[in-house]
Amino acid sequence: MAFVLPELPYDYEALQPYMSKETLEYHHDKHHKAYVDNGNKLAAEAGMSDLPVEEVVLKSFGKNPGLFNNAAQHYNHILFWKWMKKGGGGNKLPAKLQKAIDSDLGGYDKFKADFIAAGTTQFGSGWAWVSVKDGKLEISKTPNGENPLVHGAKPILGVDVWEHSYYIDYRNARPKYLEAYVDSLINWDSVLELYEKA
Ligand code: MN3
Repeated sequence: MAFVLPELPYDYEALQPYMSKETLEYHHDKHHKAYVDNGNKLAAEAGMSDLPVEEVVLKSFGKNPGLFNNAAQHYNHILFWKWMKKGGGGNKLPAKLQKAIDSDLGGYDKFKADFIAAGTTQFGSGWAWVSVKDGKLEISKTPNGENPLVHGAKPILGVDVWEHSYYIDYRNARPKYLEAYVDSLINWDSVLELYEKA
């Protein structure tokens, strides 16, 4: 299956003032598009054009870094756009998700602090995650395009901490961007949907 750049599930202005139109134009139209285009080229060279993106990610990890980085970034960004919405964020979570966060991550406040700390302490480019592993939620961070799939976990929430994700709006203030993401952007319904499938 060739990789296809998905449309954003909202207008380019929808996430302002927390994420600008300019950031989304660069991030989606240029960065994500480049992962799709390079990923398709490298997947074809590796004879993996017919595989779903998850399989390309798992098969290329540790073996074909060029293909892995582009395929994993494609996978990560497909989810990332859905993890945000206008009027999102905050501590009003679907009950089922609240329960899991209470029992596995020590409650909402601790989840928020630990998730932001994971994103802040990821040195250089990468991602912070909440994923399900062995039936439990866990918070982690990964460098570059790496994601929980390659560690046997299913991501249900993530945040892109590459500079291209926040530099236009927050300059070097990564913690401020992460706080805005949690307080004002997360689409908890899409997190719940992934949790129920994990
Ligand atoms: Mn990105």
